Amino acid sequence: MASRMIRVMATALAGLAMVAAATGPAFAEDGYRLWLRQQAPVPAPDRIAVTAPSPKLALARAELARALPATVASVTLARSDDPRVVHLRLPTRSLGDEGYLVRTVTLDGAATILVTGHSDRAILYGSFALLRHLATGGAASGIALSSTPRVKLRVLDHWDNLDGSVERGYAGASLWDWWTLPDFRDPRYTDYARANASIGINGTVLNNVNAKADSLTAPYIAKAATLADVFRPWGIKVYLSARFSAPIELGGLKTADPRDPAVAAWWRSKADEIYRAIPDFGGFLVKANSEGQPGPRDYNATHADGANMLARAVAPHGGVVMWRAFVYADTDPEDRAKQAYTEFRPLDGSFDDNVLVQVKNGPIDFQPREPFHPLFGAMPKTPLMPEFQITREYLGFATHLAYLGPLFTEVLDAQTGRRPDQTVADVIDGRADHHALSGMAGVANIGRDRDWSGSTFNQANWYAFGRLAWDPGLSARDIAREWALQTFDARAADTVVAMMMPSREAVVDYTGPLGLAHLMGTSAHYGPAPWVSDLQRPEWNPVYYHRADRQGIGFDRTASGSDAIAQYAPSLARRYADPQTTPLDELLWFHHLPWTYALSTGRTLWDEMVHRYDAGVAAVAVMAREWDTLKPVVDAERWQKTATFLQIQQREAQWWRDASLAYWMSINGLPLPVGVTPPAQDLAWFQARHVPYAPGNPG
Ligand code: BDP
Repeated sequence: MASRMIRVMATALAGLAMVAAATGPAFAEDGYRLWLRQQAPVPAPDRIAVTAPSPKLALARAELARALPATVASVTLARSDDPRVVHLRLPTRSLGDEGYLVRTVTLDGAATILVTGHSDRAILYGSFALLRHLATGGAASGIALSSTPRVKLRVLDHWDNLDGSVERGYAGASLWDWWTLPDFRDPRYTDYARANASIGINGTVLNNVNAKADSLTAPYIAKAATLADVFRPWGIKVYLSARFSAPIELGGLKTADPRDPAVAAWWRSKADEIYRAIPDFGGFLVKANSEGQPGPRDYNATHADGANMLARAVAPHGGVVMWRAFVYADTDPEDRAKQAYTEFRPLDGSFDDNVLVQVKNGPIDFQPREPFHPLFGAMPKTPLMPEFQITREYLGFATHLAYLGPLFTEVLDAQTGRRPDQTVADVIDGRADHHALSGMAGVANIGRDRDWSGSTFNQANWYAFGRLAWDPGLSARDIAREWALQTFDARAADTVVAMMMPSREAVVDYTGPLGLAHLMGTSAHYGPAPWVSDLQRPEWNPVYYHRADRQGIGFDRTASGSDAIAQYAPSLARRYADPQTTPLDELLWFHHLPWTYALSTGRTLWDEMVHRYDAGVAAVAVMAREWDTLKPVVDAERWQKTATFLQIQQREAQWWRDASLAYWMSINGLPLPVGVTPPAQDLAWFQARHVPYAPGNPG
């Protein structure tokens, strides 16, 4: 009987195996492996020598064993204080805690690739750098790599809620399963940490900036502690978003006034409790007095009062506070673009040493294009931590293809004008002003989707953020190439890079060219709605931003308007004061101009706008054609999903273009330039179109 059962099962299994062989396994190549796809034909741990074993070096060794090509005969992992390494007199002095050096050397008479640094974490980073080098076409001989991160805190901000939803998340539910934590350690937590470590990310804020106080209760601290345990060997610290009013909600106090000693004592004891569970807890991220969140301004205290009070609670444990400058108030009639600077600049010099002020890349809110935030360079006594949005709330979610490398580098490379040749990257690495702290934050685009980020190309934005946080001087194109070579077959790389590089500009063109911003649908922030004018708060309405009327369009931020330009260094302010010297890409951000205004392109403003909308749509068609050519060299599942997403993008780029043009024409009464295709529908049709149940929408 038993043997019959076994025979039946064996036959069934053989059948299954045949089906699998014929069709390929269901999840052959679904993007789960991200950019870490290299696999050694035969894993060979014996090719990797570890001189002083430790948990981190065991991980480094496993990574190398898993992916080291056969061309590499020997790798040695050893700390810089290992006598044999000391003997080599390598230039390790300035590597810092996390920098690595990877060299082909001779040890004990034999050639080996030495991966070294002052810490095991550095060696882990060096191991990933070696694999990256080899996977992107680097030679296996004569290796000489060395790098030290320019930025200390390289942090992902998860806007993940305790109910498993993710605010502005487009890749499925939250990765953190709070319900089964702290007991169940989902293997994905390890895979997440590993992916982050491979690009140098060393911190993660687990919960949404729109925080619930519950995250600070004992059960949730225990859950966070489990995640911290999983992440620790990968060099990743856990941080929490703190709700400023938690002393009232959890502590039963009557106030959360930061100057009240009982409030400060509550936070101190809360910090002590967290550090007992998570000894290397990173600290707090705080969104205060912004979009309805509580904060020190509720008590007429300043943001510095609030930040410092929390900073003093975590300081004895080595923690930091990342205090967001993303503030604007409905009660303030001031141009929204000016409010953060107005509020924070006077506070320069009044923050404690363990506070970083976290500043969005632009003065409004993660728009497809914004000039850099005027606070960069204007608060030299304060470490400023730029905040980028990797999840693309305003750039087509996960469905549209938009590589953000060029957006990130455009900001990082921008000259502040405050000091000769000073860029935003120079400000944020903190060296010029001798800050002990520096940081860069990215709002994560990670969820439970098999491919983590909702699409294969979206993984590139996570990757690019990590690489730039490590070295804000890298080029977006080099990063794209690196990513492409690790993510696809090498034969696809040139085309993939060619698709990626103009992709963000295409989104700018079909959603809001020439410096326009904030034209999207209400709440979900998806699709065009430049006509919206009936929302309660003025700065919620797209019409607040574009100010289009019969004569012209754009927001006058010169001295005749809001004078936001005065928040920039004088040399930049002068440049922005004149539409002739303002970069075309930022023109309508700073100026209100007649539709007939003549541009350097030889077109009128209106004609240029139309031209750019069309260019954006056309660029998507080009990407789709390029992707088609890759069908033979990309695995079926990833190819098909991307091809389908490009079709969606094509349709929606057209929607943006048509709806926007229909609206602008209803305002300016101008005809379309000769030969331009009119919108497919009339304005009313577009205005009636709604997108219910869009993902990531908290409302
Ligand atoms: C806005 C998002 C909102 C966030 C806010 C923030 O729409 O969901 O809470 O940014 O950064 O862009 O706090």
